[in-house]
Amino acid sequence: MKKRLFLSATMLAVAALSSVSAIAQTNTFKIGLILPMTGQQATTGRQIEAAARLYMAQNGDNVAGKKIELIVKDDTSVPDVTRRLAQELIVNDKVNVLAGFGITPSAFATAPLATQSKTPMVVMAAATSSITQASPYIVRTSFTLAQAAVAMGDWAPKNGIKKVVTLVSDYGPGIDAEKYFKERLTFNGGQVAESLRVPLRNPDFAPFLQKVRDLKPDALFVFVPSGAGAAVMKQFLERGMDKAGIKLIGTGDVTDDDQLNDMGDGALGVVTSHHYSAAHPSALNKKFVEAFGKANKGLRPNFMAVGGYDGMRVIYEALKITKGKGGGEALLAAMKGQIFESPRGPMFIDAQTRDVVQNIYLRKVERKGGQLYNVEFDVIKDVKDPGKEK
Ligand code: VNL
Repeated sequence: MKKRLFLSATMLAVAALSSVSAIAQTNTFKIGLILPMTGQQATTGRQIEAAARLYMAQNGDNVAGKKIELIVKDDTSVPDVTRRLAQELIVNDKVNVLAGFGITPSAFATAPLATQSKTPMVVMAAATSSITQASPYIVRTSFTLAQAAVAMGDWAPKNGIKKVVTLVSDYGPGIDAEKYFKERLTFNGGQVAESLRVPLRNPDFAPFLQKVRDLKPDALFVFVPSGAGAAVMKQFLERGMDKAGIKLIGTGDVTDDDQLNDMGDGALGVVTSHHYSAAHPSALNKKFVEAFGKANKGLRPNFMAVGGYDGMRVIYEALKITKGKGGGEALLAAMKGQIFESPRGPMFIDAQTRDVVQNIYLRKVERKGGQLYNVEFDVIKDVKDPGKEK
């Protein structure tokens, strides 16, 4: 008798507890943010986390009756770790949305889990065109290398650059950058003399740069992921490539705002194409850059930060549109077609491809107020990912 009473009391307590957690669960909206916080891509994680926290500080953590909970996990940019963390976030934490993804292999490793669990997956960094085709639950707020590279393939030959050597990191985004730049340059009457690929992990640029010097092109076109640009710039200058008359061009990853200011005067005049510059002259961007710096000891936001900030916007708005009700499918539907002003300029999420459509700017490194910036001087409006047309 006594034992039964005890048992049922325990059961009641357990039932009460689980209903409490059920309530807590339904009143919380969990975002699992997986980023490289350590290792070679750590600056990408730091920038995106800071931007996500800034967005939350500015917009509150109460949306459509839900308390937003941000769970940040460090995948050290190892795809197997990304997949394991995503699995844990889905199964144990029951996250409503997955987000982040610093490099392409991490996004690909997670895509099947998003599909199986019907969890929207907001890609805030990784930029290979085909990522959005890996799962119908993927929405992207970063950019694609095809978007950026095509603009450079148009600009260069019109500005006296005919013979080019390309140098890219040997994985998805690098191969896209190489392909789309070459295609457009050739179409415009230019020529790629040689295509060089360097390993993603611990690259040594020296032997490649020596080769470029010997080939004497008008310009070297570079794609390396965020965080690696300063090393390329340093070795390019140390080898006197600029003095040998070889220009450095590329997508804006190489003159990354996270590192640009420490690259020195040798970076002056470098022209790149990209979707975001911290110097973008809009009122919204000025506010963003100032607030970001204030919250992060003067850190300048780079293109990764803006991908994270806008990704949070897309998630918040989807939650508002669905009024806090509905699961992954409803959230995903509410993410498609969102159109808004970002610190980068106008952007929207193409409802068909779930990819970002945005302006691509041509920019030149200049000194402004004592600091190095990518100063925009031309724009190609509303660029869809060219990688989807094939
Ligand atoms: C990727 C593309 C990563 C561009 C990057 O930095 C970048 C990627 C970490 O898709 O892996 O600048």
